[in-house]
Parts: sequence; C-alpha cells; structure tokens
Amino acid sequence: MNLKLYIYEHCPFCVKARMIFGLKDLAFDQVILQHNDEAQPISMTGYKLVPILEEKGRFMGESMDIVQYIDQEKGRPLLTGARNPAVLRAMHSFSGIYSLLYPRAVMAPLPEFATQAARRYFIRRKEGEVGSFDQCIKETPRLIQRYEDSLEQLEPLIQSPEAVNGQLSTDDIHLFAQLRSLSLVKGVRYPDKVDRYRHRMADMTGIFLFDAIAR
Ligand SMILES: N[C@@H](CCC(=O)N[C@@H](CS)C(=O)NCC(=O)O)C(=O)O
Repeated sequence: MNLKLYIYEHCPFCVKARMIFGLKDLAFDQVILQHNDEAQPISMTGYKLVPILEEKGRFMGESMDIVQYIDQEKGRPLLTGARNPAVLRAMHSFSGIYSLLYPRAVMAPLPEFATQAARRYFIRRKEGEVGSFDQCIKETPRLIQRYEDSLEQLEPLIQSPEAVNGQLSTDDIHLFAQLRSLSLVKGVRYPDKVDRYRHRMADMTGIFLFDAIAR
C-alpha cells in the first residue's frame, strides 16, 4: 500500500484526514500510534503531532493539507461545494470540546492507550491544557448543555444528511470530525437532522461513531 496514515483513534484532526479516504473510497494503511510514542512522529515530521501521511517515504503533517492533497491529487476532487460560515460559527460557539473529550478518551478502550504508561502520558499532557479531568467530569452537565445549544444552532443549517451545505465541502470535514469525537459523550440530545447527518456521514466515511462506548 503506498499511502499510510498515522493516527490516534480519538483525535478529531485524524478524523479529518481519514474522512477524505473514506469519501473517495481510496485504500490506505492506518497505523495507530501509542500516545506516549514521541520518537516515531518526531522522526517523520519533526513534531509529536498526528495525523501524518506517508507516501513513498515522504511525510506530510497537518490534517487539512492532507485532505486537500488527497482530494486534489487522487481522482476527481469531491470537496467542491461552497462553504457556509454559519456552520463553523455554530460549531465554534461551543468551545468545550476538549474538556468533554479528553477525560473520556483516556478511559475508553482505544488502541492508542494500550499501556498504563500511554494513559499516564496523556493525562499529564492534557490536564495541562484543560485542567483536572475530575473537574472536567464534574462540569459535564453544564458542558453538555452548551454543546446542545450549539447543535440547536446547527440543525437548521443542515441541508442534507450527505453534505451539510447540499454538496460536500470542507465544512463537512470540520463538522463531522467534531461530531465524531463528541460521540464519546453519553447523554447528548441530538436534534433529528444532526443525528441523521452524523450517522450518514459515519457510513459514507467508514468511521464508526463512539456511541456504543460513550460515557
Ligand atoms: N494542526 C494540526 C493539529 C494536530 C493535532 O493537534 N493533533 C493532536 C491529536 S488530536 C496531537 O497529535 N497532539 C499531540 C499529543 O496529543 O501529544 C492538524 O490539523 O493536523
């Protein structure tokens, strides 16, 4: 296989890169790194950041660069629809994504946390970003309420379950990446159109939702 994507399962940026392969039905090898493995990503791009695309011994980081490259260079471009700034505004009206995601990701049976050392590494780094995970969990009801408010704003903007603006665009990449990561959160009430959209997009991209292991 000449295209290899290095990812973490919980990572929303990795979902962006994975989506374009799924949407284009393009074969690739997926490698899930251990979260405490610094050496491998740094040896590829100089940074401890995923996603990373490898093709013929060359490496590319930055999720949206990977999306653009695969979309433009591998077959007919798909993300040709217009963007709607209101979609990203609705998404970004909720800023608590990582406070909801990180404490749940590290407790979930995800391949990037195969060892306790990988879990400890994640907790140490991410508590530095969002504060104590215990505190994040305590704030769950308030965070879910704010997330649900943003989903209410989003719902009337969804034109089709197969493309938020009616034709696939990079808005779908950003939007589904967030919806997929936050499917790890139990108890979120999804407006109907949002729920249809996230399920259809999961089918179209081949990226399963976390609903079954939500907590
Ligand atoms: N701008 C980068 C951001 C990538 C990024 O932040 N990836 C996170 C995972 S979601 C990461 O690898 N962080 C390092 C870490 O978790 O140690 C992109 O869009 O690809």
